[in-house]
Amino acid sequence: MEMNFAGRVLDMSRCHVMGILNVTPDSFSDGGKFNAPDAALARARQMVADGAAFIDVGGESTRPGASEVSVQEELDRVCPVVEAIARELDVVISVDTSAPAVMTETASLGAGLINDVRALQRPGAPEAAAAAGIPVCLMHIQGEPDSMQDNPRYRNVRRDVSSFLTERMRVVEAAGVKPEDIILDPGFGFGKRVEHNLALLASLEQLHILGHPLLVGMSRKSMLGHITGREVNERLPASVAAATIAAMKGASVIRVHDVRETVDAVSVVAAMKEAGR
Ligand code: 7PM
Repeated sequence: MEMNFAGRVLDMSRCHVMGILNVTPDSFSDGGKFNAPDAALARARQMVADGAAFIDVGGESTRPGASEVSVQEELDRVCPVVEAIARELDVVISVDTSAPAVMTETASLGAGLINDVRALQRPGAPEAAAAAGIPVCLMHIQGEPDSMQDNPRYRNVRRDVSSFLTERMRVVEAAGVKPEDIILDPGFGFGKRVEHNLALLASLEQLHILGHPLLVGMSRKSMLGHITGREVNERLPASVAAATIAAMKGASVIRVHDVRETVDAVSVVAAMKEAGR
């Protein structure tokens, strides 16, 4: 079960860690210290040293209520960072974007994965991804980032997420994205209440039935705050526990802020799975 990310081949039957690299001015409480490409590159270097197989570069804040950013602004934030990482580091560059122009431009600069929280629903996105010729992650979302947490409702969250992803696969494959280039993601926190997130985590194996590698992101998310009563900066142990569960349930990629700690947890799961084979 191998996937080719712009020349870097990974065995997706194993679990890999994706480090989050935000390049938005509001990403850091210090007022955007890591926006400069140099600082972003330094952070990326550390995450690769800590064992990240992917770096997820994001220039548009998906925070609920966040203001939308122009495509030009997003290109200005993301492109220098993608270029610098591609030049220096041995890692798959994932770009967290919904904008077709950003997909096209970053793929030409060496990005290896398109990570679109809107599952390529913007006009032109499926075609841009197909032309870029790199894998895509299709994530489930109910609504739009600014309003998705207002009143999330499902008839059956597992079935609804699964049908949404099946429909998105149909659309992007029709546009020319190859089936072997598709990763799926249940979209923890994207238009979901705690009980929806937990139902999806409990039944993560069910999404595997669709036959694609899975990516999950639960790092520091509010579901973990609800469970533990902890503020966002105190959610590392809960985040590592969530990552461990996802790894045990067969996730191929775990998207996190804290790479070193998560790599250790994933290594323990991998060692156990190896011994059990
Ligand atoms: C505000 C709301 C800030 C949500 C940040 C977030 C995922 C992702 C994000 C995920 C994939 C966060 C999220 N989450 N991409 N991008 N899967 N594929 O907490 O779960 O990091 S942004």
